[in-house]
Amino acid sequence: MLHSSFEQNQSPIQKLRRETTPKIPSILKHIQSLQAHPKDKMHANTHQDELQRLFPLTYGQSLIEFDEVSNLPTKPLKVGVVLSGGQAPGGHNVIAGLYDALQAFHEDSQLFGFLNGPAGILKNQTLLIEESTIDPYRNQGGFDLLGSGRTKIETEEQLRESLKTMNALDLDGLVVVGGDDSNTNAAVLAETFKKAGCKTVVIGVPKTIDGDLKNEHVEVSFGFDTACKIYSEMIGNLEKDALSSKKYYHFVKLMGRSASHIALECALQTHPNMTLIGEELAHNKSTLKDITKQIADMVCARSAKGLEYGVILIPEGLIEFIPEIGQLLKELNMLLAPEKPYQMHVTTQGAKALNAHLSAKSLNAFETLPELIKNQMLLDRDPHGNVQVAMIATETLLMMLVKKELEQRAVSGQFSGSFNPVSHYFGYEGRAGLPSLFDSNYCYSLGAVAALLVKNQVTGYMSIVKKLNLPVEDWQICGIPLTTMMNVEMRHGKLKPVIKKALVELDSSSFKVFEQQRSEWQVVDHYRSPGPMQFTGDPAISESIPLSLMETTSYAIVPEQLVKA
Ligand code: FBP
Repeated sequence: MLHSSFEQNQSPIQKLRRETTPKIPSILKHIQSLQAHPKDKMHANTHQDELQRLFPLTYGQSLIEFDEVSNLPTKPLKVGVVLSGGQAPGGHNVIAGLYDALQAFHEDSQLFGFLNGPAGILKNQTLLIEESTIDPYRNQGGFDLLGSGRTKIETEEQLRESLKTMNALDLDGLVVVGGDDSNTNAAVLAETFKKAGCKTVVIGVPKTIDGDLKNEHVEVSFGFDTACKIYSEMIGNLEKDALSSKKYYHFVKLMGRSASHIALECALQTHPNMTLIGEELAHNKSTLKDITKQIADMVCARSAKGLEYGVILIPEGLIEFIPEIGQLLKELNMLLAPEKPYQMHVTTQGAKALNAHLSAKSLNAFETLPELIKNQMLLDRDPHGNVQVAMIATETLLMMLVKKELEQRAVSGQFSGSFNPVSHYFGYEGRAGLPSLFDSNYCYSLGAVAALLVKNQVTGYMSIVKKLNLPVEDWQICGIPLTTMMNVEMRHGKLKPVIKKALVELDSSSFKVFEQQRSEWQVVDHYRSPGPMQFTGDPAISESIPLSLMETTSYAIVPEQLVKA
């Protein structure tokens, strides 16, 4: 049996979580009687005409809310679900919420999981999900029930293959669990299926630990809360270690792609000595030299007080925000786009050929980088055209530059302390952990709302659960057209409609709270250890939502925790 060893090897905590029923918003308690109620037509904030032209059948649709209606007719539904992109804790609960809702609608409904991400759609490889299949995975981390993948369904042929699979399985709906790029793909699939007269509707679910799939409709993507809680526990432990041994500077790179949401949330949770926020550095046009100086200044200031240790958080995408490096990466992205000659496995030798195509400024920036970083920058782009920032050792680069700077200061008598840096990368270990109570509940509801949208046969929508800082019972649900969240951006060197990535806003109250505290944290240790994630006990601790989410909704009361941070 495929899943028996997973069941047999479950730890007591996994078993306990598996047996726990997620909390749901009150409205979902009557899921069988909910009927879609279309409200106002919705439009994107920019590029309306282009989006209307690109999505003639699915642009400008209405907001969908739900009303309770008695004696709704029911029929069995056939639905497919795909997990797309990087893992995010809670994915299995999206499937559980979807499965349970479909069963509640009609016991003969069927749920097919596509294997290994969108590639499973192209190859029509599925797993029929039944009670016994999903049960061991309830409230569990990872995406291992189905697997995930980054294949992008984009070409005419891939769209045709997908259509063939939908028709072969006779699906009423396809639920795409993914980030901004995968949900952009979902919008394209919805338009394609509708144009072809295929009955399959497409619904997206907002997933990514990065927290960058966020807008006026999506308060937070699932997985962000758990990943930040896991990283914050580890950062808190490092702080304690630093405070105990008093001899190491921990340079911690945090996963999260371009946006610094994870770094900001972890900073609010743990109060490290320094946290670099990529968006702020870009705003200030800080160069690599400026950042090196900033860190070296802190090391000197702490050393003058006898503190030869510290913890520094570095967002994974920092490198893209440094003006000279950002420009270099932009130029490299264009040159390394799939249709360009340098795409395959470029090495620094191959880069000699690239040199002729870089601007003088970018070439200069490239030449000043250590070989290690140069090679990492030339790695293949991901299928969505993104540079693989997870593969660039920014933490090592900064450590090397700060060390050099301090050596120079030592020669001129400006620094006489010691500097022992240790590098860390907290990434994959946060993506597949047991989902927090928040993510477990949130994901289960997202799955149920996706099922409702399929049942109501609307297409090109995202499943939305909102008012997340209220008790779960008071959470609200709706469907928002995916095209509403889009704009038109340069990708792979071409203009494409995409869902906009949300970056850290420097006027947000979470950033402001951090800004007020951070200079104090540099020279006086205010370390905070959130400890391991809790699943029972004081709900104020165990069910808390991300600190940076507390201010994102207009009705939020800034909680004591955030004020204290
Ligand atoms: P998604 O955008 O697909 O959710 O992925 C998130 C992420 O974990 C990023 O934080 C990270 O940069 C990237 O995936 C790593 O990709 P890979 O899993 O291909 O190494």
